[in-house]
Amino acid sequence: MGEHDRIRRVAERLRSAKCVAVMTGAGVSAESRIPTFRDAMTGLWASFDPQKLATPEAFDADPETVSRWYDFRREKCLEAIPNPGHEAITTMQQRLASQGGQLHVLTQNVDGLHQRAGSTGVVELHGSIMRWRCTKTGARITDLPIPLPTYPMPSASGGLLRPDVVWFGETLPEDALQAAFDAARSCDLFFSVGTSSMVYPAAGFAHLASKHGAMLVEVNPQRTELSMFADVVLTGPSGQVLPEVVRAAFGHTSE
Ligand code: BV8
Repeated sequence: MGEHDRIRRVAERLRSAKCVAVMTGAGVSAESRIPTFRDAMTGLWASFDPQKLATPEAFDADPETVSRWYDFRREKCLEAIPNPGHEAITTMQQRLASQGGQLHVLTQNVDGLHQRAGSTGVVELHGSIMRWRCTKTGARITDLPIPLPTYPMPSASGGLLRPDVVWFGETLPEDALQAAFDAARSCDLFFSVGTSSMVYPAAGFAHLASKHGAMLVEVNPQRTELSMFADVVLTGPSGQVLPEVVRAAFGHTSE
């Protein structure tokens, strides 16, 4: 089956779907010029391994470096703009809602681009880099200066401010986990977009959806850990593939 036929098969399922779940990873923001975890981190951070920096131990050992890394990424995210892949997901959500369906965006990304593209009810499985919280009280703060004036940032209560993201070894927010479980169990179509599907429990939701009878579609220029389990693999950048799926399903989005 050619790529065109694969797109058409997914579009048919999307058009008649009652419930769709879209799991995204760093790849969906790659065309917004935000480096993925697998790409070498640019410049200053090329020598740092995200899996070593994105941990509570790293923050405890060197809160200055970790705060500086996250603030550098926060600025990149604020400079970035949603790309046609984010916009296509928002269009899908709006078209499904207009025919009584639902689309749940489950993202591993912390960049806030789905929300800026107009998607609603976005489940941030790994928190948000736009929100920081006090290590002492847990109080969350979003209106932070850009860039932060000092690293690490002291909190008002005598603690430190840390990014309100989920680090390796930390548990995911209960409400986000529950929302993702519910979406994976009830959807009839599950997209896995721009993720290497290596990190759990996020990577497990695609398998859960498939087990519950959903069509599993992967959108990625490369093969991943998930590819062999997918019903359809659409090979290419999400900024090109997803708008094609939307056009095939609903006609030109300007209609
Ligand atoms: C947990 C937020 C329970 C922070 C992230 C030992 C101790 C404790 C836990 C573990 C352990 N061993 C294993 C674990 C579990 C661990 C895990 O899964 N580790 C992996 C490495 C094996 N998970 C956890 O720790 C999780 N918590 O399990 O809690 C617990 C608690 C205590 C003890 C035991 C268990 C928490 C994980 C969350 C970590 N936080 N992010 C931050 O952003 O800094 S993870 C981060 O990396 C992302 O959020 C994402 O989830 C993950 C992988 O990144 P991807 O998004 O997939 O991006 P990647 O670069 O990998 O791939 C990009 C893809 O895009 C590629 O496939 C590429 O081909 C594609 N692409 C490129 N361009 C495009 C494209 N696709 C489309 N279009 C394009 N244009």
